[in-house]
Amino acid sequence: MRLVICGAAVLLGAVGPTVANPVVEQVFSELTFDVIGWRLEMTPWEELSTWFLTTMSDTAEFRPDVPLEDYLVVTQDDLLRPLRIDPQGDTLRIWKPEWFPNLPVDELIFGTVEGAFIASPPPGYSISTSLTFYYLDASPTMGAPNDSLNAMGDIHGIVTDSLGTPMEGVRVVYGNDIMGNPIFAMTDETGEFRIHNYARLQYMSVQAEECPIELTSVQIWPDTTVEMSIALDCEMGAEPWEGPAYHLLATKPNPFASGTSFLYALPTPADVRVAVYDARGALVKILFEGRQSAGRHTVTWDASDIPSGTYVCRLTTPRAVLTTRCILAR
Ligand SMILES: [Ca+2]
Repeated sequence: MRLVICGAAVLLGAVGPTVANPVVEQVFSELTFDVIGWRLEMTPWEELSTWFLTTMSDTAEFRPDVPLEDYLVVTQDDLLRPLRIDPQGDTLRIWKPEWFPNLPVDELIFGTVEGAFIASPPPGYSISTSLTFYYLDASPTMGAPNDSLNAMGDIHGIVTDSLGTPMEGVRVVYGNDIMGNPIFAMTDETGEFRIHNYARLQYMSVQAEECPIELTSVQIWPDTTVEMSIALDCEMGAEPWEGPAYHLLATKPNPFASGTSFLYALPTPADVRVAVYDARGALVKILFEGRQSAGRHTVTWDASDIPSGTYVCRLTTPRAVLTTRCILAR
């Protein structure tokens, strides 16, 4: 499975705000959904009779007879009242009121909710917890310790300057080791980099000499390569194009409010078509159709009369079809 996304910048203060919420202890261990409902693995250190769970819609106390186990799997049957957890996204909290009345013991924000730590898990997947971050696991371990099996994925990215020229030697910092030293990937001579990591919400700090640092993030998916492009807000210089023999396509800005530009490069002169489609695949507009020279090109899209949503730009040449997704939000 391959996903193609665009490199939308998410401005955050650090490379890895993972479990940045002010929780007291880590109790949630794993969350999954199936046709029956939700199942929540927890690691409580005492019996739960005085504790309760909240979501964005419900509050429910535990039954007094829930056993105390190391990897306790809680379901609706263990609660005194219905607790809906929205599989698309929710804020799940657990409270021990006699301990900290105004502070949850643990918190998990996922899916479509603003500030989510992780994407919502598709059917058959779980959200799993490590000591310091959440990740998606395609082979859940409900009732047993979490593992990394089917929980790792890849990012294949390309870093360009604002004109779409690939940049070599760019540091893509995606974490820190236990000594605090940055862990990073470097772009090669084609501007490309690869990261293999847990299927987490991956924050990256993209650092090139004489360019502003770009902070961005992307959700990694298990056993999947996510493709992304990152355009830095600087120009490498106006040397004539001697580019590599491949195409690329980037969107800037993205997301955008009224109009955006698609940047691409052609290795050879070619008959080119650049068109925008909506999320269902219907043609919205042909932006360019005709012969173009080798090198960098830009087409702009005036979307001021188009409704908000996700759109796909497709670049078609005799040798390649490239797509990039972009978000119109106003
Ligand atoms: Ca588990």
